[in-house]
Amino acid sequence: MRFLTAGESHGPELLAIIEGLPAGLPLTEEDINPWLEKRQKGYGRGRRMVIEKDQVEFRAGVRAGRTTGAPVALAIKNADFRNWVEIMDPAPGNEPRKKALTAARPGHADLSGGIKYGHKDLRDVLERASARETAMRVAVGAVAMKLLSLLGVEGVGYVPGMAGVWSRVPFSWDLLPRIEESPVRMTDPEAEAEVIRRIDQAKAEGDTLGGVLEARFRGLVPGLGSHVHWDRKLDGRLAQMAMSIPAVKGVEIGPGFENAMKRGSEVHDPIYWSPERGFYRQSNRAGGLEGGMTTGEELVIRAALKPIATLMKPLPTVDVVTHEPKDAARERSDTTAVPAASVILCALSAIVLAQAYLEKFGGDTLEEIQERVERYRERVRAY
Ligand code: EPS
Repeated sequence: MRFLTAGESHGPELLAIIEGLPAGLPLTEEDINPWLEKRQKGYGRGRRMVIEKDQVEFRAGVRAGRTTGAPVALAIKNADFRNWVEIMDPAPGNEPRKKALTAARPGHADLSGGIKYGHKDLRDVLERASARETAMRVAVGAVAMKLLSLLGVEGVGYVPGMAGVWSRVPFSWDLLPRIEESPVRMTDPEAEAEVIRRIDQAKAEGDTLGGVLEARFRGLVPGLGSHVHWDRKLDGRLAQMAMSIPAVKGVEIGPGFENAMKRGSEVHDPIYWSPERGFYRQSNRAGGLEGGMTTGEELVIRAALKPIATLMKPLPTVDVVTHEPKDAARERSDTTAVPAASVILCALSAIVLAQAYLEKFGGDTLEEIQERVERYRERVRAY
């Protein structure tokens, strides 16, 4: 399964083509729209999220509520486009355009993208570098989640810590309703209250905030991915996907960084066997991956999201046209997007996991894949 996306933040719409999905996967807008809604939420977002109400439209590959095996084409309209028609017009002329951006924002793609592609209106960079693009990737992730759910896999994204505040309530699957209700997708109400206070404060001071995201999956079969070649290792593939989320600057599997400071005897998960359970562990400090393959335990991936680069109280920069010192451009933006990014991490990790399932069990129909997964589960139990 592979996919491509296209679309600018303030263009008419976001687009994707997904190729390699099996036929017979039940799929409706209702499988995707709740994910888009979750991605739009989160305390600390800006006014853009009031304008948008993201909804997917099927353009190809789905008929009568099922995939046909043909490429699936998706679209999400940008409601804000009506305010940007002239600025985004693909026809030549009318330059310099309104809202041309020349004061590159430190921490954004503006300057490197401008130098690389030769743009002096940095809007040609930011329109595609914008995290708006993740709306469509979450839609693709929702399709992957649908496939995974029919193979017995469940996933969630939440926020273990942000704005300098760590949750003191450890994750548990029973807390899913609490996470969905929380405006910052945290398990701990006290931490949540403090985070909200800090978001209000940062906003008032024209500043932004980052945090840590975590995605978890349960119900995975062991042996997804492979140890035999670098580009088949599942941890490497998950890390690449996580790093592709705008503003992600660090990734770990399980407590990867914490483990690095401990002794091996404190880190590795002893192996047990019983006739009822087969092989199992009593701990999961490996985060569900060993040797680039799933162990069958819960998969835990974490990512660090830096604070958003658009500051209302801007940092110093230089104008790319005049070369004069200037304050960095102030675009309407979010104070923080950490809660949304945890949804994105889950959806994008689901894409990698769905790809791994299709590689191992791939068939032309969902039914074939389900049969193969079931047979493999039997073989694993008997191993
Ligand atoms: C973004 C800036 C803001 C965010 C946007 C990402 O958009 P605007 O410039 O239109 O106010 O709201 O995020 C989304 C639109 C989204 O759907 O997540 C940026 O510069 O990356």
